[in-house]
Amino acid sequence: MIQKKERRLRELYASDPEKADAELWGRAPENISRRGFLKNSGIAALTVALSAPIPFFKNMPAGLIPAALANTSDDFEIPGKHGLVVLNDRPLNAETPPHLLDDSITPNDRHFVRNNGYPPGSAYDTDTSEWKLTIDGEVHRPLTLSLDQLKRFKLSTYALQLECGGNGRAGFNPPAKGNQWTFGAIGCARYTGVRLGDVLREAGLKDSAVYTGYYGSDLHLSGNPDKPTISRGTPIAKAMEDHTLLAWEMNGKPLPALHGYPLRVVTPGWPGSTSAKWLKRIWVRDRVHDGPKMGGTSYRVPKYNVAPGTKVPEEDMQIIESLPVKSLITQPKTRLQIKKGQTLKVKGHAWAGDRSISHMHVSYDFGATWIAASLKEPVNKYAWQDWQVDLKLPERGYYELWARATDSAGVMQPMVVPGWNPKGYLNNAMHRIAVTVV
Ligand SMILES: Nc1nc2c(c(=O)[nH]1)N[C@H]1C(S)=C(S)[C@@H](COP(=O)(O)O)O[C@H]1N2
Ligand SMILES: [Mo]
Repeated sequence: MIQKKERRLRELYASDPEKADAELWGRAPENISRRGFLKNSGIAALTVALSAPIPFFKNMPAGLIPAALANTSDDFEIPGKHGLVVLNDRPLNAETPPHLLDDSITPNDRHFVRNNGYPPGSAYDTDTSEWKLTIDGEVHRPLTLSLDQLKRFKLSTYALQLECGGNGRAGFNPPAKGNQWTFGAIGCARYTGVRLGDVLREAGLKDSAVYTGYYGSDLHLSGNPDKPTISRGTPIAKAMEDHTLLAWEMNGKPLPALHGYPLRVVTPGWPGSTSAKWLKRIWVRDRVHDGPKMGGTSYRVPKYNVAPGTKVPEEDMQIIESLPVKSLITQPKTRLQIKKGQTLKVKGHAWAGDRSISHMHVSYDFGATWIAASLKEPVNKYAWQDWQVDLKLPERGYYELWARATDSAGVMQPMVVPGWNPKGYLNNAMHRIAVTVV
């Protein structure tokens, strides 16, 4: 099916293979910089390109690429998923267009997928009688638990935000290697499981325990069964939080195969890579875990600001913990046209890693003025927060809606892409969409 989409796009853009690449892999066409700015964007040229006047042109940052001209991708099918955009099919990585993330609780078929290797597949698809979870390392009583034994711990169900640390990577310049996520490597599903902390307490943490190390049963791309695809973890304190779960249900259904069946960790608010799927072992470590993708530039950022493209020494990199404040406009879908005088209902979600959201604002005049949106409390800690606002756009023409969240510590989303880092993590620039009043 991925091939089918590629074939269709190659046909459609036969004379412009870069355009096809852009649609397929989310790469920006050459004439558009990745930061979303254009050279020589006078009002006349933009008005023609947008087929509409721009009432707030005087506020428009020079060179900003109108949101209406940014790439879009068609809805696309992978089994069990609806409308996700595939960034890579080996391993499978697919993100959800913002307008399909409108639900307060992300349905399973709309949750992004990020795989570093091949899911274990049929071995655990239906029969989990052989499946076991091992907890060993710096514990007094190493445990080997079946799913039934695990289910005897106290159950918890929480809506938890899960975001890939690389969400937004496509915005960095120079481009960072890796999946060119735009906005949709985020979801907030409801997970049922037990507290990882309860299981670790049962195993009895030694004083020497400082970090967790998770191992899943997915297969490394090399095909070598002894090589873990990724093995990350967190400081013990994060693992012991009430909302860090060992989960076997997602929205009331057994975890889908792509999301870690039969068991996964959910470490809400931290890079998705700390939420190991197809979990089979927790190695409690006496040092910061050093499994694959714990070191180098993986899920680590410079300790200080660096100029784009800088080669940063290993010892100056630090592990990403809580993710930054961020939000999405999930309604309307970008490029909406409305009639003059019509009320525009704008909706979305906001989240802030370990923090919560205190304010949500929207602008339709390129940031000159901001309107407070109504913001809901999270359904539980670590759930994203729904917001909405009704707008009346003053006259005919092209508008952009910009959404800006402020977290509980007063930190706001930046308008432009924040500090560059070698692997393109933590881009929490504001989301903006295009609306034309006709
Ligand atoms: N075993 C295993 N766990 C994994 C991964 C993986 O490749 N293998 N990918 C991680 C990354 S980088 C992310 S962002 C999340 C994505 O979870 P999802 O696919 O359920 O959205 O899973 C994490 N857990
Ligand atoms: Mo990720």
